[in-house]
Amino acid sequence: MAQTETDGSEVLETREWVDSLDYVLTKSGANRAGRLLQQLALHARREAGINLPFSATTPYQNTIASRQQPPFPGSQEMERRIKSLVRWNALAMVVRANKIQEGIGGHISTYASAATLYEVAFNHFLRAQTETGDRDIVYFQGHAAPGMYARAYLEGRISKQKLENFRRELKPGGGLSSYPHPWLMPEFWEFPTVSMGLGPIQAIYQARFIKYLENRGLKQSTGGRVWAFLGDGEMDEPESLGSITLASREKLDNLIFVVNCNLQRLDGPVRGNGKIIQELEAIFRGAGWNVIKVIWGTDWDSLIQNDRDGLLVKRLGEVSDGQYQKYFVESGAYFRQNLFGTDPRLLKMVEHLSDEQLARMRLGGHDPIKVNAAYAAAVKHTGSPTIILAKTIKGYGLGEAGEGKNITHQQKKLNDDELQMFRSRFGIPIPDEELHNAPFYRPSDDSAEIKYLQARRQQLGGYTPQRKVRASAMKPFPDSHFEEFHKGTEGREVSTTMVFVRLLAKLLRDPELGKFIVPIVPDEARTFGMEALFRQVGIYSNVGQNYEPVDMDTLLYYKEAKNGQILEEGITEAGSVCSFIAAGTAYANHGINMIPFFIYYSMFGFQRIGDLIWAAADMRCRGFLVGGTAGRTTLAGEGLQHQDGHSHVLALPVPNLIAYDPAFAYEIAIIIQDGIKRMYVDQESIFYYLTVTNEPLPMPEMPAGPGIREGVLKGLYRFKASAKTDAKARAQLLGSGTIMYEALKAQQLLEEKYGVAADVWSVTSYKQLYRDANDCERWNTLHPVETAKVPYVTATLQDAPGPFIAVSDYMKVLPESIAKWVPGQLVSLGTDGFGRSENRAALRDFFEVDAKHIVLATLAALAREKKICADVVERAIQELGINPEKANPATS
Ligand SMILES: Cc1ncc(C[n+]2csc(CCOP(=O)(O)OP(=O)(O)O)c2C)c(N)n1
Ligand SMILES: [Mg+2]
Repeated sequence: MAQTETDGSEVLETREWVDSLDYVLTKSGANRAGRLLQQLALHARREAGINLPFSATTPYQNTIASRQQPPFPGSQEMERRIKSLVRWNALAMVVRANKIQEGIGGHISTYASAATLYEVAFNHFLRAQTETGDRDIVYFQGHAAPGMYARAYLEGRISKQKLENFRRELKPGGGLSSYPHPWLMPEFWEFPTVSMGLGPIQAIYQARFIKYLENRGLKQSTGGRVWAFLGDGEMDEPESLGSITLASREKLDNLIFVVNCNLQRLDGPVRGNGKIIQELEAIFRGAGWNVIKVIWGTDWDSLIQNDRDGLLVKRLGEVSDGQYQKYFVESGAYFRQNLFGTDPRLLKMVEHLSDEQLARMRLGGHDPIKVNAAYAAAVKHTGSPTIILAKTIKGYGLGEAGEGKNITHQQKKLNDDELQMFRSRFGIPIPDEELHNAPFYRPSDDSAEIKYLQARRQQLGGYTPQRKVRASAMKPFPDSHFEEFHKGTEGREVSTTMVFVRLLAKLLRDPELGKFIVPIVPDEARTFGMEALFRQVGIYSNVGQNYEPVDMDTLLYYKEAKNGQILEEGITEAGSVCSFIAAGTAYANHGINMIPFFIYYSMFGFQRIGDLIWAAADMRCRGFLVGGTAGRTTLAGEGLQHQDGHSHVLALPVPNLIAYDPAFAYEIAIIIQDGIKRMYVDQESIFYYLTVTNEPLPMPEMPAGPGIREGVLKGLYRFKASAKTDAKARAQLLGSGTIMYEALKAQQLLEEKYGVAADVWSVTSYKQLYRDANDCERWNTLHPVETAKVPYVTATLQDAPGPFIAVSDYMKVLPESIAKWVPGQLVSLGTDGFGRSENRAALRDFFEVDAKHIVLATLAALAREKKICADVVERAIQELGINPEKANPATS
């Protein structure tokens, strides 16, 4: 008869084996014991075909056994007192803010659950400066911000008044932003993390970018680590998990994730019916990470050590997170009954503990000894990134006010009793009569707590978070790199993408500054004709090239190198933009003026990864986003999902992003030269979006005369005036990007066929024009008796007789945005609607942005102004071969 688990002889047998293993462990150590287990498994497979079932998880217990723990490196008692003070002030900040202003929000429970994770890190691990001059880079969980502010208050870095104005940043003297926002607190926060998922993916690419800088010899100091403090609910975001194999593939042992597994998200449990710690363990182990679970606190040590038959650990592994959450709010008696009551042997294990003691059994994430052990192991680990999964209770310490309850995430108010309870639990010396207002509390500078805390930070090189711009101004690239493009191509047809790539290659070749350029592509280099750069500067690989590339004997072979300069990211726009952010903020984070050029399919930019671009803006990221194969009708053939006619509309909301839709080579050269100057020489907190296209066209010479450069940069200049002097009527055509060439054809048609003289203007940026005009209008409203400012667009077009016909490869709303400042009737032609698989001519006909539709729109506008007869328009429709009943592309 087969033995069963409960069979007495099996139990005996198991014990014997375990005893033998224990003997090997004591005699020869853990490595030998591990090898022995492997040998046993091999033997079993060979002799009897026994295959151990695959398991991605380890038992539900701490990865680090209690006897492997290092001694705690500081005073536990002192650190507990400091932590209590931070807890109190973090809570007080939110409670006070909501007393003063109902509904202002804030989070108490997140930090309450994570306090130990942060405090152990702040006191012993997060280095603001290392011995080699490097530092640790830390991504703080966004809505744990009150804890970071409360600590900075104790450190003397944030005033009481600022705490008072938490979430009221517009108060005189300023306040504190809800979450980490470098834009709003540029000397404090470095990384916006509160849009969930953006922290973890950014941390991965930051750690990778650090290795890139080191491997390329650009960053001398080494040894800094990247820490990311994350929520367990946050791990559901695709961005959180999407790049974790990059981290292991590139052996990012400078990266540590700390996931606060409080088992709850906003509405309720993260995995009520499952176990988030086990799930994440499986995912990250499978991806090659070093996983450290911190589940049980010291209180559990002896129970687990005495669990010789593994009964307890097995039982702990059966209980679901939803049930564990229930234990947090229930009595010790319930806990005993429900968890241990399933087996008399389990009950026996805890019979020496009272219900009260049982209820107070601490979890690993609240135990500094366990957390310290995990951090110490993580920083020692080499060869792969580490994730620490720490089990905690959401709203820890709030008791009835929310500890472990589903409502805890939203808890912002505590009544007097609850405040009193919290105060007493954490021993904050505030008398009852003052409690009602939840006053902040900071002991004097010479108190033992403050002295200890300051000494710890001093030991670790200073404070964190703290944002500093470490790079000084860069010198400009020489003019000669850009001048070639002013000449035009003498009829030779090239696309603006080719122009851009040629310019990029030139910049890369600069002997002094070229090394600071970072070309980033998401598997699209050939699409953009960039393959020549593979050979020129190499593709970055952390291991070099361990194979013979298939195209080795060609000129442009696929060259990977440890000091390669191109970041070939593969098919991940999210990852690529994180590299862009890491490079574009290196001026601050690493003191190196890196200039990223992220070149991608324009359709997969703002639309797909807009939130990361928003974060880049917040972070004062610099560099160039280059939207390739842009333009709804210029990208032929690819159809609805690829043809972009709205990225410039989506670029409008980003406040510090300058967006251009250039038509000509010299425009690109002027914009990039000026962009590098503004961002890296003048050190402005701006970045650029540039669309380039793949339609080969002859690039004209830059027109002579004053104001062209200024016009290109400000967004508008006259490119080609009409030569016709005896015109019946006059009009102005505003063209952009490749559609400029349609405007130029229309100019000719209007002159030759309809006797209309039309000047052609190049609009390089509607966004620039809109911003300037809006700014003038606002100023004029606020200064009614002063001489009114005239918007650039109005002043420039002032003497140009309208109507104005604007045409671009983007939505009509783009030119419409400046309509009221155009001195005359504005008609906007654009590419509203879904794209189609077709050639350019057919697409431009379909979207009504080709020369004939420009002519028609011009004639119609002139007729509306009674400058020509409606008959002329009617006749033109026939002459131009336009079907007046054709479907509206905007909705078809
Ligand atoms: C992309 C995104 N979606 C939603 C939110 C709103 N939100 C803020 S906190 C939160 C719950 C967070 O849960 P978890 O990650 O487990 O953090 P905890 O507070 O439990 O530590 C949600 C949904 C957000 N900030 N970002
Ligand atoms: Mg959570």
